Amino acid sequence: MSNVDLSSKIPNNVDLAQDKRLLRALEQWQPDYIQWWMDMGPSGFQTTDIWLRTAISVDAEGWAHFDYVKMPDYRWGIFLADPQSDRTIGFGDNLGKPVWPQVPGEHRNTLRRLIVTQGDTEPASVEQQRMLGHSAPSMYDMRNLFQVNVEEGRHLWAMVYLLHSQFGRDGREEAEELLQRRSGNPDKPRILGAFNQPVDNWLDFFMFTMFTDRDGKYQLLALAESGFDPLARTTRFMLTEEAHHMFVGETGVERIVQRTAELMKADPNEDVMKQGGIPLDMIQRYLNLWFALSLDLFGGEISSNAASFFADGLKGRYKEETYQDHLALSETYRMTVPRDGRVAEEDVPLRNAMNEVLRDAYIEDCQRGVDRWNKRLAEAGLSARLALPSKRFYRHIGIYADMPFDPQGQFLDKAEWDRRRGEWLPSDADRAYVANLQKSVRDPGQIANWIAKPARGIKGLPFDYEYVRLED
Ligand code: BYC
Repeated sequence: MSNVDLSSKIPNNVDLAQDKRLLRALEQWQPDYIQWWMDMGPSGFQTTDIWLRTAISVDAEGWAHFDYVKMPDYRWGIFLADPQSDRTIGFGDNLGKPVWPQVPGEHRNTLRRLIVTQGDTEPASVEQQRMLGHSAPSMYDMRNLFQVNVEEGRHLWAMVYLLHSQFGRDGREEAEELLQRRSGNPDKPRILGAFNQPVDNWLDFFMFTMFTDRDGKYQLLALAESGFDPLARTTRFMLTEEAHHMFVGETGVERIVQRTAELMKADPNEDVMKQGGIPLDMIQRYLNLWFALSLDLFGGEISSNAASFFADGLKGRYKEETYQDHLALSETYRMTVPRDGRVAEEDVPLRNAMNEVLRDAYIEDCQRGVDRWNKRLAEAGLSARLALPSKRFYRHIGIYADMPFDPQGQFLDKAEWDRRRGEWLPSDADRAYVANLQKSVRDPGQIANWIAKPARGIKGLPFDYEYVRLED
């Protein structure tokens, strides 16, 4: 097992102390990171003690430590999953060859691009969520928000370690630029679409952590298959932390749905807004938005980039080991493609369809979450249900980009789509209504009216535990 050094300025299990140049480079980046955190990380609460989880090793048992920490003092560390001896490349044209412990020259640019794209999403999400601490529906939720934020910060460290250790001067420059782009800034935006969208309220936040963080899960799983071993090992460990982020989203929406169901039953006309809750049709519109934005993050349905990532052994499939054929040269993948204002089935060479293969696995996972929300509605004796929209709806990347498909996947004419947009996506009125509900609830054990309490607290503690020690 790798040695864990927790006493160093940068906690790590990669023997940083042995590589003075690398250590110096990362120690130079560290103050810039802290500056970015203070400027663009959570607004306020930087001197507040928060009960947080910190990664301290990669042991399945006891990998994390829980205690009160002020966020700027969080110990952002570099942890790679332990190497597997004699690991070989599991797919593509390099199948069976030993994995690369160092970045191979011929794949340097591609790997740098993949790592920068992954890395860019981490600070972007922190920027998107920076105002939410001021309107947390409970102390429990506030703590979960900050937990997600500090861990996204650690995931940035994970990618910056790869850039500094493997990509020389270019890598160091890229690491600086990761701190300079800004979510939603037209002059220096973040790289991927969804990471420039505003996350204005807690409904956005829960949908984001449900759907967008789940893209993170699938992308990390695909990168965890990489023949570039340091990338595989770092993403494998990131997945350990990612699970909690999706838990926050899935249970967050579930608690909203549960509260909405209670309020529907409490009123003869099922009028939820009259009682200060979020009606189901509004929840559905936010779901539609974040699902569609997150589908775009998988890239084009038919992608020569994806084919070369696979061919070269850089990015695999979700659970590559479950496939029989790791070459993917002879098979095809069936998908619907738009043709003359309708859709038609087409068989696409499998390597070119790798983004779609990953997206379909993701959709199945999202459906499981929606089924769970619907179970709450059924248990409340209600017949209304939430649903994932068609994967053609409101897309901006790939073969369906900017085409007027409705949530059922029907092709409409553009004028009709524009007219009906407010039925499917959050309107200004929805945003104003949800904004108005965003009031901070700061007493331990209390909860905002529009969301139910969680079934339990964190790590065996009760819901009314003082997860955040607010000064005032
Ligand atoms: N927005 O062949 P194409 C996470 C670009 S989330 C803007 O269709 P490809 C997290 C693409 O870059 C996971 N641009 O797609 C979650 C390419 O540009 P270039 C993040 C887009 O290359 C929550 C061009 O369009 N990790 O961790 O196969 C909180 C044509 O590309 C978009 C990764 O994404 C878009 N949505 O795949 C915190 C993994 N989609 O290169 C964290 C690394 C595509 O021609 N990234 N483009 O200039 C990748 O594997 C791939 O870059 C993508 C795109 C899957 C994103």
